[in-house]
Amino acid sequence: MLIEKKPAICGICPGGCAVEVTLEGGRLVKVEPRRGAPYANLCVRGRYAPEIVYSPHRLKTPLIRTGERGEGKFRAASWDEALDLAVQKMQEIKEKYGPQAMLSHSGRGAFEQSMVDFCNAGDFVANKLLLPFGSPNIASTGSLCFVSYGILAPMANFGLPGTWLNPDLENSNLIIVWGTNPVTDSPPVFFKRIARAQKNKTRVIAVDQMRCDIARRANQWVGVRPGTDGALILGLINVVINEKLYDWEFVDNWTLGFSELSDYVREFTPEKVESITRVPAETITALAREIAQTEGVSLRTYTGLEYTNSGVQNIRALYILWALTGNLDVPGGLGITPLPRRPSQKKFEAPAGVLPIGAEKYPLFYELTGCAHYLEFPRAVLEGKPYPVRGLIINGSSTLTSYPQPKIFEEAYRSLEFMLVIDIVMTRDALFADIVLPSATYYEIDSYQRYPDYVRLRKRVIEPVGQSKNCVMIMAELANRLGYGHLYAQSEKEVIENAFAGNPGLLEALQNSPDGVKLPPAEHCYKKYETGMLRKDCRPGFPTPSGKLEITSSLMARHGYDALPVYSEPVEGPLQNPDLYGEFPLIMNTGARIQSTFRSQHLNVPGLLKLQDKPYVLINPADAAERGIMDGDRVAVSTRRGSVCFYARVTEDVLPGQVEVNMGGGNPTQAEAWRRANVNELTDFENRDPVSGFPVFKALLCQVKKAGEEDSSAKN
Ligand SMILES: Nc1nc2c(c(=O)[nH]1)N[C@H]1C(S)=C(S)[C@@H](COP(=O)(O)OP(=O)(O)OC[C@H]3O[C@@H](n4cnc5c(=O)[nH]c(N)nc54)[C@H](O)[C@@H]3O)O[C@H]1N2
Ligand SMILES: Nc1nc2c(c(=O)[nH]1)N[C@H]1C(S)=C(S)[C@@H](COP(=O)(O)OP(=O)(O)OC[C@H]3O[C@@H](n4cnc5c(=O)[nH]c(N)nc54)[C@H](O)[C@@H]3O)O[C@H]1N2
Ligand code: SF4
Ligand SMILES: [Mo]
Repeated sequence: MLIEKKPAICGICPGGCAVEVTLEGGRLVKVEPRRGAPYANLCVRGRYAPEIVYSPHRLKTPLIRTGERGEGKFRAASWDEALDLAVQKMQEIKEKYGPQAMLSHSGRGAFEQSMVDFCNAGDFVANKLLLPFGSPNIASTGSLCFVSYGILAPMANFGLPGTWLNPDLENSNLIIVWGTNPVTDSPPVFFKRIARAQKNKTRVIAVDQMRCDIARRANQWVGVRPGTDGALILGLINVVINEKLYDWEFVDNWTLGFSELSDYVREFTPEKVESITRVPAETITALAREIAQTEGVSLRTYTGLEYTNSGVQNIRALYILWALTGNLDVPGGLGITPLPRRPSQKKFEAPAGVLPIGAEKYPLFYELTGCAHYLEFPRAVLEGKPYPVRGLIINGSSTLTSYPQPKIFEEAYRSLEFMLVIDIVMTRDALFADIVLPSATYYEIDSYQRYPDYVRLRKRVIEPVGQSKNCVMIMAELANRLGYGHLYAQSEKEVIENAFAGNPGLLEALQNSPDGVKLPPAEHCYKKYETGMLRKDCRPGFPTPSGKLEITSSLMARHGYDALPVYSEPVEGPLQNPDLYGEFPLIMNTGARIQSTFRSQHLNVPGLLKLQDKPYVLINPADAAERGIMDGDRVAVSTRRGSVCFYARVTEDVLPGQVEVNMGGGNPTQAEAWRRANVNELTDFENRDPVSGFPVFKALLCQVKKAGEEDSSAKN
């Protein structure tokens, strides 16, 4: 049998690690890191790529539903039949209710780069297929991921997207990792850089609700009560202002609202903040001094702060702390790195005269993303508010495991007139669909991959499994049949040519360079706000209405939110809700990443299941002992919303009084224990951050008990 080894890009997630693949008779049998190549990483999921791409659960043909919604009865169909039916249904909905009655939702399976560039017009928030159809209702996992930290908070402060804020780790004297675990980044670039800095004796502090991988490796772990980072940050600002440790020159010249902030943080004394956050007052004072007095302190943060009632405001406060302490865009600090806009094939205009659902309830989210808010989807379907939505396309997302209280979404799915799911496996969402289309994985497509300083072509490694197709091409085909195929590239070759249309020489160079081409380094300089590099008009300052870093944000105020980065207590928490806390005395955090899974994915891959075969609830030994719970016991985790069985992992990695519950379970093809454990049956559909509309996934109340006989029928 022909054995072939060649360089490739890993095709399991959008991380795009450089790997070397071994093929036997055209079949992928092994994946290894491509030593020496840039971005040569291989996470444990990538290692099991052969099991993932040839999983018996892969969808092989288009399917058309024959049973009731949710029942899982389908028949195989041809691509033509399935696509014709899809387009016919979409047109029917358009005629009956208007084009806005169709909505699309894309997720973590659909963030491969050509998909992002060509269907999302270079903006990774949502797939824009429905805009030319006439519907503004394009939604994505941006309704519960990234937008809060990556768009709303930094735009309100600086007028800049979060992707421009990057830690200058190599020049730092202190690295703070706050609410993120870079070990799970894909690819784990920050992790490698932090580890290297640590080898060079840079101190690392992790602020995290649990002792996650990075906290374990850090020089100091600051354990915080979930959802209370806002108070902790305001406490640090209180110390910095009281002890006059801030950068007065920066404050004078470049900020708006400092005196209001000084007044506001007065109440956040270290002692008071200790009572809120469970972080000792002396730790707060010492941390504030260390951040303010160290030259060059960098910050890496991500999702840990997004899922509480004042998530956007807390992230704003964190960035403000960095600026006040003189750590913004200075050597070793939180750098501002302008990113070139990705070239896009087309600009898709939103239809005039109709706003997407959620635009009125979450106006800042709408203004900055232009997207529908998916948390408002059930209301639109079930109550016709603000207008009826009757049809849905889901691409690369498992919404019934990702969104809170899936039963509410299931009810909405049951009453739809049309639902299309595009995925690589049968998800729970797909059980409700009229049509299910099989997508190829990224191992099966031609595309390209951009990194901050590199670009590389992605060459198809294996033929598409079964009749599956690149989902970019599925979108293009749908557009074609809807009468606007000319707006989309109709082949992978065209997709790639369009991506490099502005630079054909680069494309030619890429064709001959399996390890990619290094991009010319961007001009490097600090304090760009002083030199006019951040504003379109080239004047000094930030691209905000005032030209300043807006501590009192005019953008927030314009939409009726507090202009200051105010803290609010978790609505379902021990201080706000003492009665409920009596009944549910543990603070529940959910969804910290596990290396062997990717949200709901890979929970049926034998090699990866060996690393963790069951969903855990991590519980402190003191809390476990009080409940007679031993490591490995089957336990029922309950909240006001329901009860779900998990397995106890008794560990000092979580603080007493808090638990961390694994996320991802609930899909029909997963291993039994995972399939039965959908953590989002415990989270709350209504409890959201009012600015982002993000669900409060990480600051809720629960009880944990040994599972009894009555729990054996735990929901699936
Ligand atoms: N309680 C709680 N809930 C959470 C979170 C939490 O921390 N706690 N985290 C939230 C976050 S951050 C996110 S992003 C969401 C997860 O958002 P989702 O988008 O639902 O993420 P996944 O579960 O990874 O689902 C991705 C789907 O894409 C499919 N897929 C993989 N590759 C391809 C492909 O090439 N094409 C297509 N079409 N499909 C593909 C996979 O099979 C899978 O079904 O969950 C959120 N939900
Ligand atoms: N292997 C793997 N990699 C993934 C994913 C996956 O599922 N698996 N998911 C991908 C997705 S969808 C995303 S969005 C990114 C997210 O990337 P990250 O944000 O790095 O996600 P996590 O690794 O969960 O790290 C979040 C950290 O925040 C902590 N945390 C939770 N609540 C709080 C809080 O209230 N305060 C503080 N200070 N900390 C808190 C958690 O304990 C956890 O250690 O990762 C991506 N990468
Ligand atoms: S991070 Fe993603 S792209 Fe990189 S090896 Fe892991 S699965 Fe593959
Ligand atoms: Mo995410």
